[in-house]
Amino acid sequence: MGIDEKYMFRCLQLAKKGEGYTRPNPMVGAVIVHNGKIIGEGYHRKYGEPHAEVNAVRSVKDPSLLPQSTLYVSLEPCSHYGKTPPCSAMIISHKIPRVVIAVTDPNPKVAGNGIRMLRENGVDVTVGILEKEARELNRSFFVNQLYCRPYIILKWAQSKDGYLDRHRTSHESAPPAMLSNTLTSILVHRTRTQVQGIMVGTRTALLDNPQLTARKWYGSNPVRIIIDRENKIPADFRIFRPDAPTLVFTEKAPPLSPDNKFVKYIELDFSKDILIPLLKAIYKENIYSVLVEGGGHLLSSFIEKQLWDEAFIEITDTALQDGIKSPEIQGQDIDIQKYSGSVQIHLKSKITRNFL
Ligand code: AOF
Ligand code: ZN
Repeated sequence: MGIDEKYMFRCLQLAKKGEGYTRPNPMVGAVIVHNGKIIGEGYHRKYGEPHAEVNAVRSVKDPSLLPQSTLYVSLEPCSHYGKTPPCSAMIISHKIPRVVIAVTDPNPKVAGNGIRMLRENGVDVTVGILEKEARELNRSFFVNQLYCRPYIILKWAQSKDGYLDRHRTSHESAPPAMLSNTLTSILVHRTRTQVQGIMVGTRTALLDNPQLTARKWYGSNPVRIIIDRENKIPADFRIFRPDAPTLVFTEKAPPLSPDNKFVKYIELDFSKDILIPLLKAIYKENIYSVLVEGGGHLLSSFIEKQLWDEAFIEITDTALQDGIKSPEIQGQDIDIQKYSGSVQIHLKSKITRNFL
């Protein structure tokens, strides 16, 4: 590992400290080096708060060293006024002579403008140090900015003989087959806190009467997203409880009582394929990541259209012999873990699909 890589690695470590707090902004870390010694560090701590570079500069005890220092940052310094002023201008005003960047910012408001601004003002800029790693860290942010769609994570549990569930006609006739164990269901709840939306199809909502909250982990509940073309889901079902907001996609929105603050209906044209209009509408609601938890039909339609970015598949040691077949999926392995009898496969899509 070269010197630049060593300091950039530190930037990525710092960036990760913001995990869970910066969304929909990226996680970014910055380090300031003078004569081979780190004199300042910072990261983007929270959405709306100062950027990594600002925190790094503020942490330097002797600012007179800045005109002889190098600033390392894991994302191109911004050039626009968002919730905070442009970092590139701040770097120029402190007369920092060299900036090392991992990756350019995909945000169209920045996209190379930060680098150009620095260079035009005489700053020596190096780009592309640990670029792959920096992209990977913010893969959800890159998908959002480049494709204007939510980052899509698929999740299901299947029996070892390849079934999602038994054949059932209603929740009353039989509860869903319990495939996940205590530990893996806690992990699912943790994943729920890491996304902004959680989605299921009509059949799953009707048959399982799920809550779709992250009650087994610490963090906020995602927005529940339900597809209910004919408004079949009864008003007393758990997804309508006020413990999280619920977004229902329907053909014709029913009248809502004026004091209802938690449920929102959005109409879609179901005579055509709804997947892309659905994702566009979700993105318009400022939901930048979605966990799709079933059922088989909905999961398969995301897989068929290659509209997914990651998948968590739990293969349990239960056998069901018959039932609803689990979806077929192919991707790149990220990793495989074993949790008390279950095998968890974490896949990444080989294709990142755009649908603009
Ligand atoms: C940086 N350093 O640490 C981060 C950057 O609304 P704002 O002002 O917070 O701007 C958000 C945008 O700024 C975000 O979409 C991305 O393009 C960039 N994030 N830039 O120079 C940082 N977090
Ligand atoms: Zn910035």
